[in-house]
Amino acid sequence: MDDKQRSLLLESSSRFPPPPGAKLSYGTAGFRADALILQSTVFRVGILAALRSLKTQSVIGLMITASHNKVSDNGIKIADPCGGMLSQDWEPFADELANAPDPQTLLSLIIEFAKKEKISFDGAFSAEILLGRDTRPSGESLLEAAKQGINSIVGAVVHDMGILTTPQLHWMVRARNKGLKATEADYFGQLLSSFRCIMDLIPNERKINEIEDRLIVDGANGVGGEKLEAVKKMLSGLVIEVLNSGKEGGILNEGVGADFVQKEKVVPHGFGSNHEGIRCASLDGDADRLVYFSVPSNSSSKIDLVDGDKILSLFAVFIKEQLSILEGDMKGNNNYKARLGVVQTAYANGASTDYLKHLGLEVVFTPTGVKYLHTRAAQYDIGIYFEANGHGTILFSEHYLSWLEAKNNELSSISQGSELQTAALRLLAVSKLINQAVGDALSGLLLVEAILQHMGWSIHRWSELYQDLPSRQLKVKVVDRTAVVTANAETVVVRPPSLQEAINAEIAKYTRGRSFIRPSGTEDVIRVYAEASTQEEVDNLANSVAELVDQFLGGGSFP
Ligand code: 16G
Ligand code: MG
Repeated sequence: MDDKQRSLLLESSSRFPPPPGAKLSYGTAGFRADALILQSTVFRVGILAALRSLKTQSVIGLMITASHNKVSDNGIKIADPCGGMLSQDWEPFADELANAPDPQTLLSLIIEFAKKEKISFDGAFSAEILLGRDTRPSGESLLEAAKQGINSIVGAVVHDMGILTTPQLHWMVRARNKGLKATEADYFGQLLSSFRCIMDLIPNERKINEIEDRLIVDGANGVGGEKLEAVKKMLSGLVIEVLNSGKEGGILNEGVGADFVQKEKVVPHGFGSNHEGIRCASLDGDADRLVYFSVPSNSSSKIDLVDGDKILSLFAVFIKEQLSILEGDMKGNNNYKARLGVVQTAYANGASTDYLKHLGLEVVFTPTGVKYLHTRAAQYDIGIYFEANGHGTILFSEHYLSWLEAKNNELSSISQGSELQTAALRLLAVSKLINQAVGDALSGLLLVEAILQHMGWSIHRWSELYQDLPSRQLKVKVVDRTAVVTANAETVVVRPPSLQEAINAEIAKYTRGRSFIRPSGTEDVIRVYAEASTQEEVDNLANSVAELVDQFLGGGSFP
């Protein structure tokens, strides 16, 4: 690193002193905190993104968002060249950078890390970063801090892509690194044309009018609502009404959004008895999560929730149907059986796992967090992953897509328009509609809608695929949440000793009882999950496990 680069880093970082006393961690999904203390972190992540770009010689993304957190929070995360999450082996360096106390320490850390990673500052490659932000008011000034961080690396180029959903930015990074067009218009164009393709391939006899042609979407008063309004204008074959689009003056994530709806199981603000029985969906604050629900006809405020597990199940049924057509009667020489896999976390409702296994699918589990699920799903020809909270997508391997393209070409010459070719075309359209970089509420919503029409299913028919086991989530504040260490995809506590035995003893008291605890990656709490055959039982199980957490880890309170 030459003197010019050194003094540029020292000079710019002196303008962004870290917040006194705050200890920041890259966490499950980037840095998140009160927006007021994030200037220096965002500036430093700007530097990190430029370094990552130099290292990978690729375009890198930087997204400013705090997803479903309250509006006064904000956050920042990096999208790697493939459009996925920052490689986990860079996370410790991200933490060190964010917490460096002064410019000189920061510079030393960068020099040392660049040496270790063999990052060259010789100017042969210029770092290139795509920047996006959600609708949070703090986004604009944090964007400026990010730009200054990026510009602290000589020659770095920044493209401000404006206000975007998180998945749009990830999609753009992936597209750019594949040499494809990557504007918002290209994103919308791809979604709309592949949606149309699946709709046009619906067999005539399936076009039964069991389903309501109207969908009502809760936009969480965030960026997703705004983008969906744009999609709506270009869409045919589906009537979408957006509530909580952010234009009516509602507050981001307050009593609205997928996180609220999924955790509380109540209607979001703006929904009520006039929406009874209608298909409704809810996006989270940065539109990377999607859940569906319907408002029951009795006066209860509880909803019939159709969560990420059921979206996964719907996708699995559809994909499996296409694979059975394609692989059931292989014509021609070029035959291949796809490896289809499903990835869930311990939060998946036990009834969903039973259902998927009953379909004959391979189901595997990873710890919570997209980076784990995504990596695992990428090991299949077609990997479907979803968290119960509504984050998920379907990944197609490059190898399988090339095979599918070739098969489609072959079939179009020997049996154009056949069931076989139609199945191949549907799978190709799904691979374009569903975001290959990360879970995406907008593209997921369009795929759900196309599949429901394909099946001729109402939301009620879909919801009846299986009956969720009653479940309960609690959180417990403890002195030090890092004292809890888990294994086996977070289903077993290995530290503190004996806690797992005590939890097992509680579980054993209930029919179909299941419970696990884990330290949250986004909040300073221990999370408790429980499942049992009745709501009363599950509430008791969750409470007893929460009490055990308190006993073992001390200083507890139940926020
Ligand atoms: C983040 C994760 C999500 C996970 C959640 C768990 C990403 C993009 N998002 O929102 O996958 O379910 O954290 O939160 O990875 P928790 O650790 O606080 O329970
Ligand atoms: Mg989100």
